[in-house]
Amino acid sequence: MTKALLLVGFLLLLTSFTPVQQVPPPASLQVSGVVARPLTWSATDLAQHPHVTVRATDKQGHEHRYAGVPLHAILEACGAVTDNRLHGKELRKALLVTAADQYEVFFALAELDPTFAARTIILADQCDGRPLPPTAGPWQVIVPGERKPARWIRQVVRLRVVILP
Ligand SMILES: Nc1nc2c(c(=O)[nH]1)N[C@H]1C(S)=C(S)[C@@H](COP(=O)(O)O)O[C@H]1N2
Ligand SMILES: [Mo]
Repeated sequence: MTKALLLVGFLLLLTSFTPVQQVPPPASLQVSGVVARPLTWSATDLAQHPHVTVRATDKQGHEHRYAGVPLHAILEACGAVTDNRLHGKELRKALLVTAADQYEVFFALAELDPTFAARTIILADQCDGRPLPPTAGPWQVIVPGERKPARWIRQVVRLRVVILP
């Protein structure tokens, strides 16, 4: 009896050490909020969307080439702005970006619109021709020319268009 109990205990101990296979859920990007067409994009959807390359300097002061989809193109795809003409009351709209760790950053839509902004802010999936490292990817917002990288939000999972009251 004690032997049997010992065996059961031993087996339980053994299973507690069995490594659990970490299978990450397939990455997807939710685009929602005040939009005409909410979207859920897979990594493939995003990879197939036309990419642009921007040069930007990271926290360590190194310049890299980041490739990705302009946030403006995603806003167009979901219909964030009526007739795609950002003006008047639409200037109260903003994009709230959420990461896997719940870190969030905010952009006024005017910062993302090429008729206003001189720089192109992208949702990058590549750095110097390679996929982003898992700590940053699959998607990271890259803001060229910004003095601090605090809005270079890593592991983006959600984009929400909001209207300020
Ligand atoms: N998901 C996520 N992205 C983030 C942050 C964070 O806490 N979570 N911190 C930001 C801040 S404050 C900075 S300064 C940079 C730091 O970038 P690095 O540590 O990758 O160089 O990432 C930004 N992106
Ligand atoms: Mo920071």
